[in-house]
Amino acid sequence: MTWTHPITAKWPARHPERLQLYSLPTPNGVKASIALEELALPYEPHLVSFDTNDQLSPEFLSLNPNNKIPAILDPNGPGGKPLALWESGAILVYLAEKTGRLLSSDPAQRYQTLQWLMWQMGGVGPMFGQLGFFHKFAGKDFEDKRPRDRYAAESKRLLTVLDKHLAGRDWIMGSDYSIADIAVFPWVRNLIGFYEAADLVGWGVYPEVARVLEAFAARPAVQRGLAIPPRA
Ligand SMILES: N[C@@H](CCC(=O)N[C@@H](CS)C(=O)NCC(=O)O)C(=O)O
Repeated sequence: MTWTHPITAKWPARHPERLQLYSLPTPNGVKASIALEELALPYEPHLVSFDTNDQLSPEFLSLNPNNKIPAILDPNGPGGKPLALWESGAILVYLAEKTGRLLSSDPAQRYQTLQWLMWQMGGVGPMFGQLGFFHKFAGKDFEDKRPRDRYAAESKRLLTVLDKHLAGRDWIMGSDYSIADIAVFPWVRNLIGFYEAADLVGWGVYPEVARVLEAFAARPAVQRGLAIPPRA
């Protein structure tokens, strides 16, 4: 092994030459695994279990002080040196630039891909996530439904923006599948699947989003990435 990192005390690298992924198949976690599968990069996945609060362990915090998955450690980062990285949006940009795929090299296309990626990171993720809390998890028992309704309204607005944009396009960036799709569609899938919020957001009125979600879910790399790392 040519590198060391405190995280390996809890998650030893069996293939230290490969990119190390620390994750769980949640809507943020699968962005990294789907991208890695799509790019066919050799990598070693490690399960960060929330059941045992692994994300709060000193070993995990040594790599990501923000205690959230996904995180990666690339032994062969820029300049051939190891690179530790967290925040799924940054990880997607890094993987795309490392391979020269999933992010256009045309400057205008590139900025617009990043625009949709930021839209997911700053809008879709936080809003859908809060809606999940108030609709499906602990917040569902709160008597005051105003927080839930606020996040439902914002989620509907975001879905409407996406639906209009996708009309006449195969993917968010048109004919090119990109990291913007990998960021957005796991969250849409989760909203109407695991969060069971289809009725709440009026799922039937977003036919373009439904069409592209179906195409996304049919991709073999997506199907593989959704189950990585396997939950023990
Ligand atoms: N902005 C972060 C959010 C990551 C995030 O919220 N991850 C969740 C799972 S989807 C997590 O690790 N939660 C663990 C915790 O909060 O303790 C990213 O996109 O990477």
